[in-house]
Amino acid sequence: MSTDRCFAKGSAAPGPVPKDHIRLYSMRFCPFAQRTRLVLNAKGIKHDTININLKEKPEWFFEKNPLGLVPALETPAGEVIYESPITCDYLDEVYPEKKLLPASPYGKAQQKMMLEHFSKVIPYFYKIQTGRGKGEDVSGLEAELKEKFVKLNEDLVKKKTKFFGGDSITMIDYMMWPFFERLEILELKNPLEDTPELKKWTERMLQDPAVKSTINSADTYKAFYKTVAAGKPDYDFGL
Ligand SMILES: N[C@@H](CCC(=O)N[C@@H](CS)C(=O)NCC(=O)O)C(=O)O
Repeated sequence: MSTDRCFAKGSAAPGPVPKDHIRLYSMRFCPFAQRTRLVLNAKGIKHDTININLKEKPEWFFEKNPLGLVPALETPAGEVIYESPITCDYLDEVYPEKKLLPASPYGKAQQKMMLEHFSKVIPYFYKIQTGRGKGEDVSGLEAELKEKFVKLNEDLVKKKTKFFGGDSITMIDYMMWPFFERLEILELKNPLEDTPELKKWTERMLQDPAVKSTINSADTYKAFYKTVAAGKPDYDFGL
């Protein structure tokens, strides 16, 4: 079974995961869950999706992930995997088609180090968005975020590769992409003007079939986040 409309508090738990599927617990606008969706789609993994109302979570969801966060995966055997990088690594290990992580231990370590660096960039996306929403001066945060972009641009220049892990898309690109997809909603002035290689990376990412299959427009994100800011998140927005 698969449904787009979210499951909220009081809803009955979904039935067991079908034998040849894996299940994703998600939220349609969550950038972390999008990481897992990108990997599921890139690898062509059969799955169903259960969207969760994150403000009014179903009681049974905490039995799946005690942290109460999406994404989470569930296998037909009832094994549950959560935290986006862990879900993505799991999928890459279990489903051998189109490997997204390098085979060598050093290659894998490099990807994890890049992810650690990128994890320090993510809070800026949230702080700028919420600060701006409250009418605060976010120019300092904007300047810091642009500095982070300069660093990412330098990484690409140094590597001389089209993507962060080489000349084809690998896991790290999918881990980073969801935040760039939402860049427009921060309303920065020409955020990538000083970082041409990073800009080219975003253009290349937009050509990727998995990215195309999970993309939302800036208008959709803006409309969704408006409902979040108003304290009434519409997880079913646009359905
Ligand atoms: N570290 C987690 C973060 C996931 C996360 O923050 N998900 C948000 C939605 S975008 C969530 O489930 N929020 C519910 C809550 O905070 O209660 C991961 O990488 O999976």
